[in-house]
Amino acid sequence: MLRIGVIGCGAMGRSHIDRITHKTRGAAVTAVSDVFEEGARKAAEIAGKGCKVYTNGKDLIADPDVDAVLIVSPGFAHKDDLIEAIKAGKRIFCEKPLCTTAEDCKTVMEAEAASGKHLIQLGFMRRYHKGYIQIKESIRTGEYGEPLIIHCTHRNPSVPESYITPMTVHDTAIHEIDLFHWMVNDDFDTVQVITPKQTSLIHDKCRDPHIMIMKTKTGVTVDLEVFVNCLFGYDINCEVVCEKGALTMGKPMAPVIKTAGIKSTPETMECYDLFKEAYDEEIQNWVDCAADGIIEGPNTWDGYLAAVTADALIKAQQTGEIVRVESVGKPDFYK
Ligand code: NAD
Ligand code: ISE
Repeated sequence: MLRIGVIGCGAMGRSHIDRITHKTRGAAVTAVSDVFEEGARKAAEIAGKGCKVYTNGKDLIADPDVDAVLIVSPGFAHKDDLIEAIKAGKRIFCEKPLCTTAEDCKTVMEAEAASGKHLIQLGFMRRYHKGYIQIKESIRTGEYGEPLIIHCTHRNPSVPESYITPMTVHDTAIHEIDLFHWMVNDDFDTVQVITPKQTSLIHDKCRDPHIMIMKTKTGVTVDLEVFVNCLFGYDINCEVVCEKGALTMGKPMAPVIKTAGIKSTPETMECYDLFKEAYDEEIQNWVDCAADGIIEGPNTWDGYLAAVTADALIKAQQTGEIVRVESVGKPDFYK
């Protein structure tokens, strides 16, 4: 039984605690922590009797009843707990982003490499989503020729006041940054951000929407609409245009409802619905690999690589320029 300590008991933290407690095989949540004590107490109730409550990550990481740590605090708070957990030699699952800057990701990557053990799996759960796996597999067969263009949208119904403009990149677009590099097996080379007419319906600390353009080293070009206050749904779409075919991600089946003269289909309203199975799969995979001490899912290098592209996109967002993505070479430890 893998005994897991969860740091960060907000919406995603509670979702993972519920998953591990009720679905994941071979694991249990033995401790939780949150800077907001009341939040931690409520989250501990999901895990059930005996779950310990802490108000800082350091104490939770040091607990001998914690074998592995799940970091689900906001991105800006990940680095210190990652370093602490690496020092303690504990297995880690870290929600995306690894850290909010490439420099911080590099510090974490160097600390992990120095420890000599692969400890971190990153929460890029879309790699576990059936729809994306099917497209990656279709590309791999070669039947449709080379991928050329990827059109995609990442729309959220709304975001809180704490969500500010750069988060459109390092909290939201970070999913597509990782996903498409993985899907076409190529690294990003240049990026650009176009700011269309802005919605008047969002708070003034976040500009919205954006069109983010990312070009890989072989020229595959991704155009991504990020619209985080679209109001109507959690609307994620993707079409990969290849030389001999266009591959569109399938959506889960939903009923068409006819009533009172209206025909309608319910729209997904949150990531917890659309990616439910993907979250289950990524956590199960992380737990299953614990006995062998390996990481099969996205790792620290993937987190760093996504962060260099995110840094470039934030610069492009601020300057309006086309920005080159600069990265260090892949360390031998991650080859
Ligand atoms: P949230 O704001 O709902 O919750 C964050 C929680 O962390 C709060 O309870 C806050 O009190 C606590 N916190 C803040 N600083 C802390 C610290 N230093 N130590 C411990 N707790 C701290 O945010 P959320 O939506 O739950 O997001 C948390 C993480 O999960 C982020 O990294 C986010 O990007 C990620 N996330 C991923 C997905 C996904 O689709 N993979 C979806 C949602 C969130
Ligand atoms: C959130 O943190 C997530 O990861 C969601 O999947 C994403 O859609 C949202 O924009 C992020 O804020």
